[in-house]
Amino acid sequence: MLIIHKKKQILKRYSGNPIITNDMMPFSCRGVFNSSAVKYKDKYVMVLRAEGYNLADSFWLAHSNNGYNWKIGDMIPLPDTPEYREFGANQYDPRITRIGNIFYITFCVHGTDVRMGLMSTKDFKKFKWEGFITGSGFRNTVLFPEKINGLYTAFERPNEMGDIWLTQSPDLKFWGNHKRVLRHNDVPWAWGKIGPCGTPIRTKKGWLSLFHGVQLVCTHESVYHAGVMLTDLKEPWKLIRIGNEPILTPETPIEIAGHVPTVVFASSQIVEDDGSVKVYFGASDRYQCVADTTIDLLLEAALKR
Ligand code: BMA
Repeated sequence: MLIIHKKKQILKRYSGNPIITNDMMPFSCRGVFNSSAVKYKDKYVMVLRAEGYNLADSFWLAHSNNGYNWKIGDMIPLPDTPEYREFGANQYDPRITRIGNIFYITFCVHGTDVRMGLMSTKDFKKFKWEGFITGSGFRNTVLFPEKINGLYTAFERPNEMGDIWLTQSPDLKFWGNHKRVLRHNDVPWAWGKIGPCGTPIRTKKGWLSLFHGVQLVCTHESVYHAGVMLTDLKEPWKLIRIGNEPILTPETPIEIAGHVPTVVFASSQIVEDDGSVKVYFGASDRYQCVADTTIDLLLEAALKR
């Protein structure tokens, strides 16, 4: 059946985009993108993915009073254990989730293959390496902000297959209860890979999550869009619905042309007390951007469009 949606803007790009660029970094840097922001003590902190001209990625802090204007801080030391050094040649796509008073940062560690690492911090000064939380062949793991049925819970994406799964753990070390949440071929606007974006948001209607979906086009390009899905509050592996059009699609010049063209990669959201939401996203693997929306608009996109 042909579905035609009424015109409606779900996300509004910030007029000052990009909010962070490579020029602002104190090292030889070609891009800052796919970074993750949270509120900390009424201010905003971002863990940046910054890519050198040698294509090595490092994580840096950035600080802001309003979520739009940012100052670059220190580099975050990388884990320095024999196991990390043995596996990891690169690291990227950090995602922060606050559980109680601890901020957990999941990120991809790339060696001959890719797997997920976990760091934690209480103050964005000292960082603790918690270890690898997947074997090889996983990426995009993002933790829920609370335990569900007494267990830490995360969405993840097997690297090759491209579906979103849920997994649970009593201690952030041993993971099980794997359940498939969303198949990539059930996303009408993306027939390539899909993967979870920022921390799922608890709402009255269910867990609201952003995810990316890749549309493969005949010129061999991958077009990265962001969409929205809702899963059950008590059994979060049960899908309620996905929005059947993306909420963000590469459209502006910096999203269309950059280091990797036609990519918008949503990687975190900040929910404010008034229900407004800042969605942080990378543009074309080069720039860090932000867009504004609300919980109500995201729910409308998940349930009605
Ligand atoms: C994905 C990730 C993202 C990146 C995207 C487009 O696999 O590596 O960090 O934005 O590819 O290059």
